[in-house]
Amino acid sequence: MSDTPAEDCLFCRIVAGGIPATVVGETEHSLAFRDIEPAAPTHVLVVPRRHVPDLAALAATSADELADLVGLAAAVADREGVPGYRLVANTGAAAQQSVFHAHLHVIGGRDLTWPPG
Ligand code: DGP
Repeated sequence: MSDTPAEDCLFCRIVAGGIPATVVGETEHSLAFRDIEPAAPTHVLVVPRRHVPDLAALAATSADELADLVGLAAAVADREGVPGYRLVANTGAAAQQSVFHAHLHVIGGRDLTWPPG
């Protein structure tokens, strides 16, 4: 899977505060902020503070950080008050991953169809 040096990584720069974002939650290990191109009324990105290229790499290196990430995503969805939500982890360019720093999309607030496109 492709990777980006941490110093060139967009989400590392958001975590470090160098690029502004609308932060909606945080923990010791993870940060949640609104997606700049929302695909639904609730569209939040939840990222590990540590740079890893995708969710599988996070799982392979730290079960604790993976659990923290999912827990923060669930807490954000709860606070948003959506009746249901989808967690999406695009993995690889062929699956439309465009930022190679692990992240979950928390998507909700509208009818979600299945299967996704
Ligand atoms: P993905 O395609 O799964 O790698 O998702 C990357 C998401 O990141 C995409 O939905 C748009 C979002 N995004 C890109 N640039 C920025 C930015 O500068 N700020 C924020 N908040 N989101 C961004």
